[in-house]
Amino acid sequence: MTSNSISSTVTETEKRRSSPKLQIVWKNVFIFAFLHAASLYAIQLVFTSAKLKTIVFAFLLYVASGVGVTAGVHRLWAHRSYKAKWPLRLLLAFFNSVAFQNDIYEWSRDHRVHHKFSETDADPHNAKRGFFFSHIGWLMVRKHPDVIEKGKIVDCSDILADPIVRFQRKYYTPIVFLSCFVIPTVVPVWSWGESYWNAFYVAGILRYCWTLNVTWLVNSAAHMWGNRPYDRSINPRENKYVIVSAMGEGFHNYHHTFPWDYSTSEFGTRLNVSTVFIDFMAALGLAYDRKTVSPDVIKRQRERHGDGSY
Ligand code: ST9
Ligand code: ZN
Ligand code: ZN
Repeated sequence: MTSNSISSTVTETEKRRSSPKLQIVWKNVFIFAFLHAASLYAIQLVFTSAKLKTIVFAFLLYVASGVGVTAGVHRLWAHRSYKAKWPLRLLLAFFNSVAFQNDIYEWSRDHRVHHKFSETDADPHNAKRGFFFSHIGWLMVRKHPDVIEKGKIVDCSDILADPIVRFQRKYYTPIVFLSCFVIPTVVPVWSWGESYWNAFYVAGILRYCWTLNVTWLVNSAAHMWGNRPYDRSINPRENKYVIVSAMGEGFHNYHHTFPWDYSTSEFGTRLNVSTVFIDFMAALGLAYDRKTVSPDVIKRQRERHGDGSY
């Protein structure tokens, strides 16, 4: 083989690695298309026939399942930014199952890989591949080979060491079916006489779709639009719309700079329902060892590496 043909083979391999053929998972495409179409229909039910109590209940489920993602799988299991006693871990695992965003182990593994290889091919929702891919598209195609290959070097054994995580993973299908769809449907029917139809579409489908989308905005919008006060060399941003809708998770420039801070922000409970929840649990003695970053370190980081927007 000539040196020319060797180098062209190498370039071809590199090219394929950097843009491998997309393998669309049609089952997921249809499920997400149905979920969004059904949610549009459910919005119509909200304005016509659903009871007010059902709408309030759906909102409360958004907050609870949101906490299961933010305070639960994100800040506790993926980042270990604080510790929780077993009753709190059990509650968070239940809330997390209402959110139905893959089991705690799988979510945390993808998320640790996202932080370690952020915005490269090894990032499961690499924002360099555009808004659609980082928002929802990554869940409709097979993963880039680098995610699986490089993901192998990220240690996640501590997550599986938790028996609550192992239990949720083992019985994930029935647990999620019950938590995300059955309980949200039967509670409004049995408690205030809502119809099964309205309860399923509003407290099940619409609430689920909404919570998924605000979570995905952290991967898409908060990697594209907003300020970079802590590190101007990375793409994650502080995005106020995401901060509010994702319950304190839109301080994303801060979070990628100091991922171990249990608040994901330097402002504690400000615009941060998830931090309020963790602090409340700490007051009850169920959360402890909350990690933070000293104001001096934050100030120095901002001055040296920020974009000057704060
Ligand atoms: C969902 C997740 O929506 C949302 C996550 C959002 C994250 C946001 C983070 C932002 C910060 C936090 C903000 C919170 C804000 C919350 C606000 C709330 C108000 N490392 O995956 P497979 C290996 S889920 C190492 O099948 P495919 C591994 O061996 C929605 N290894 O790959 C694995 O086998 P196993 C509902 C890895 O075949 C094997 O590869 N769920 C890694 O390419 C195969 O893995 C769905 O719709 C890794 N990272 O399929 C399901 N990854 O697991 C969607 C993989 O046995 N998912 N391996 O060890 C799927 O159908 C598939 O995963 C796929 C890829 C088609 C996307
Ligand atoms: Zn990120
Ligand atoms: Zn994170």
